[in-house]
Amino acid sequence: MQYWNQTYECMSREEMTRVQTDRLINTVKRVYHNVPFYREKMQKAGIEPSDIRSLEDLQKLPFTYKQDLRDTYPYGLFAVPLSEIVRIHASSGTTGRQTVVGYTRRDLDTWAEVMARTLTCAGGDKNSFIQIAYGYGLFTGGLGVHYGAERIGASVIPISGGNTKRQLQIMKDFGTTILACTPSYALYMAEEMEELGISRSDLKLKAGVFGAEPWSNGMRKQIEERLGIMAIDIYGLSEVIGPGVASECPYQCGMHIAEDHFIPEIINPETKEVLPPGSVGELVFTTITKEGLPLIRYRTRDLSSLNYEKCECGRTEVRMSKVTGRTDDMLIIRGVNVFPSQIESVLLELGETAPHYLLIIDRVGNLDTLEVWVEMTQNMFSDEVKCIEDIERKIRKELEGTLGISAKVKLVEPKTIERSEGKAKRVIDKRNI
Ligand code: DLL
Repeated sequence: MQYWNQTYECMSREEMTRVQTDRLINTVKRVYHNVPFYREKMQKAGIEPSDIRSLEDLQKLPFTYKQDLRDTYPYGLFAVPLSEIVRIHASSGTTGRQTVVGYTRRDLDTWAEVMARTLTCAGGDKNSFIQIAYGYGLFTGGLGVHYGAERIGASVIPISGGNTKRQLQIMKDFGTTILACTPSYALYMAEEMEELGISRSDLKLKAGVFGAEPWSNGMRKQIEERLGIMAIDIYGLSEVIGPGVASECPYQCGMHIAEDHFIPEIINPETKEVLPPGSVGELVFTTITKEGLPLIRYRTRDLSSLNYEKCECGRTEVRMSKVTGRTDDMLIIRGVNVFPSQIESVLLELGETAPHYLLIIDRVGNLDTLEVWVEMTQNMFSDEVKCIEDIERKIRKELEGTLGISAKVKLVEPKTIERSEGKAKRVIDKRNI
């Protein structure tokens, strides 16, 4: 097994606890002295930095929310003078102001380090050709993967997102071995490849590092089969550092968190109580090495669970399960909680259709309606109407069983659902509430 930094990735729990405790204590002191926002919050909660002596004490600290970053826009939570900041990124989000994040030189070094671990998990090394089709710019995907890829000595192909035909030409001509992009874009590339008559054997592609949006294991299977690769799930968020927070290893059984930099907790989003390993809840991160923008108990809104058992790959770092959705992505349809990921799983497990779908939610009278548009495959498209109706019925039944509410299923012609080159948008909520 290849590791980038075996010392930390395979550290015993006792040692890791020691490392985390020291770094946590330092971080709390630093934010208390350097960031008025944290000082005031801690004072209000009656906590002094000296009250934080162990990892258990973390629970005494107040949470930080995305709204706090917005309220202090743009630089209010930075913990160093602006002259120390060497890079700024921002995430747009769907509502409200941008969230601005800043990195010191050491933060960029940490970021390259954790991304080097991620890429090593995917089998990357100095012989790899890594095509980075995440967007470059304020989004952390492009540059985040870029610095990690350079750190491991790979040959970096910084193509950014878009221009799919060119992506494929380059993948073939330059001998790309690792592709980095969103899973929805990887699927789109696979589709274009088939269209252009490029076969898997024309490519040297071995692995992909896909993330930045939720995706099911069904979608993973599709990508792996169609591109002939191992597809690794990678997780991160701009506020915490960007990509590199956690990554699957070749065993694909949860994402190892770079725990020497980020302490995870899982909480019940309503009661805010910390949940034991294995329970699904909201992921919360505390950064313990970041200088520019340290975050204490940052509420990610992402739903996951933690597993502290040792992984077969030899890494001891805690694993987070695939993100099944966000607390704020959750749709409430006729009072029932529905996650788009549940619908994706049903569609892909049935495997009767193409893996492209769109959810349309509306309100007719006082009743919410859910319409699921799914693309037919080219073969189905030439089938008789009766066959198509049979499949619609089958999907509807399966969805009702899983979600507990009825849905209208509409099979649409191939290639009618918009493809994405970045994060996919799969929900249109027309309700005015
Ligand atoms: O998406 C960072 C990133 C870039 C991660 C490239 C992986 C690869 P943001 O734009 O700030 O940062 O969005 C963060 O995206 O809170 C999750 O909701 C979602 N997300 C990121 N990775 C995954 C994943 C980047 N592997 C938000 N599975 C996070 C599910 C993910 N959701």
